[in-house]
Amino acid sequence: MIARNKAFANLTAGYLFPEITKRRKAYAASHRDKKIISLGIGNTTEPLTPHIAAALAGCARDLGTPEGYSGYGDEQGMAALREKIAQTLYPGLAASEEIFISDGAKCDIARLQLLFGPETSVAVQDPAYPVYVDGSVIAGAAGGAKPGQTGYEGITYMPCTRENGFFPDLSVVKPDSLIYFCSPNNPTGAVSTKAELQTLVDAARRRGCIIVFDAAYSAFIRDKALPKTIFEIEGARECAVEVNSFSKLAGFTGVRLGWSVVPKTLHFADGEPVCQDWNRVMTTLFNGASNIAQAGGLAALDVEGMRETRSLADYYLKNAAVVKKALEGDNFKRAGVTVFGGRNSPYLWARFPGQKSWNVFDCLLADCSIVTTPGSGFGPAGESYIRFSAFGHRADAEEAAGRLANFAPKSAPDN
Ligand code: PGU
Repeated sequence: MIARNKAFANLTAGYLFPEITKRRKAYAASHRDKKIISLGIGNTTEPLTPHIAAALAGCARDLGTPEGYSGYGDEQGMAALREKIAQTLYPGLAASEEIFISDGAKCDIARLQLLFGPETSVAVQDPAYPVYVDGSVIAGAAGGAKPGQTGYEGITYMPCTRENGFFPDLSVVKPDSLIYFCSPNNPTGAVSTKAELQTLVDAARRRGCIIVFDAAYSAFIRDKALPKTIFEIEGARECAVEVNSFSKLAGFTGVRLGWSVVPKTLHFADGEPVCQDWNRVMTTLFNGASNIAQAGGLAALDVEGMRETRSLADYYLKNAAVVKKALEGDNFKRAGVTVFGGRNSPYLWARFPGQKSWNVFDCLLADCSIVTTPGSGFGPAGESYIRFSAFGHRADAEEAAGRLANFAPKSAPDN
């Protein structure tokens, strides 16, 4: 029989979100009378906005006519959409040929691993979106679990803690590494400043590293001083790739549309341009994003679309404020709970001192019928934290806030 890819045996647990769904289903089966509220997975819930929905429907209708039909398009994406993204989101920072349209940021993160191969060292923020680590393990760029410790062999974890303001000490990064970095951050909700990202870019350049910058939540940045793209930082075009998505920007989690920016000025050690190999990956292993989704993406970036998407992000930011207020209540204060994030970001990151994340997760489910995400699922430094997502309906965020006001978190000695 054909052998199993050894890399899969290195994965220590299933993917985080299906595990949460499993626990939610088990709870639902034995508590049929309870209404469960999800503050768990970052999945959008509000309907598509009218202008964008009309563009999607219009494209689908046109495809049903001889004049409007089109088959495979350019693997890199529609020229008009690449141009629109460059002009609207990267004015003076990236050219349209450097924008590659895809079916989402998660898929691009997986494909990007192909550029570097299994020999590459990987550095991640700890905690981090699990795809960076699990994807590296599957690609063979990381080994098995570290004996007696949490985390994987071959991955450099850069702890992001309340002590360092959730910005890591970069001195631990090995030379010639691939660095995954996410801002606004999932799960901590921290947004890096220009000065912090300058430190990141400078460190990457000094050490011959490439940054995969995940800007999937950039639409939530309201503070004008905070950078929305790594390419606002001097020197980033020489050391970074950016992945981004319409998922959170326009509610396209189900529609599926994203993009990557790969600057022509980014090179491998042998001088070959990264952009050329990325083009090869996309033309060989991807057949272009859905033409319907791309029509929606174009509409999302025109004046009316931008107005709609801004109010969509504002809606979720308001949910974050509602839940944050509840988590700052006296009942949480008494247990020493501290809350981070929720400003310029759709995630709240709450620390329950002395508690295990999965225990707090189970208590919140049992006592409040609220599903959250346990911080330890994002990496060793996420232990004792819980992530609360703001991607629900307002009425649910308010009801969850009411239930949280009556929750009695356990208090335990800090560690
Ligand atoms: N990048 C980050 C940092 C994310 O948090 C997510 C979604 C994505 C990329 C995915 O973007 P797409 O363009 O939709 O592919 N994170 C959610 C959903 C969980 C998941 O498995 O993607 C979350 O709850 O963390």
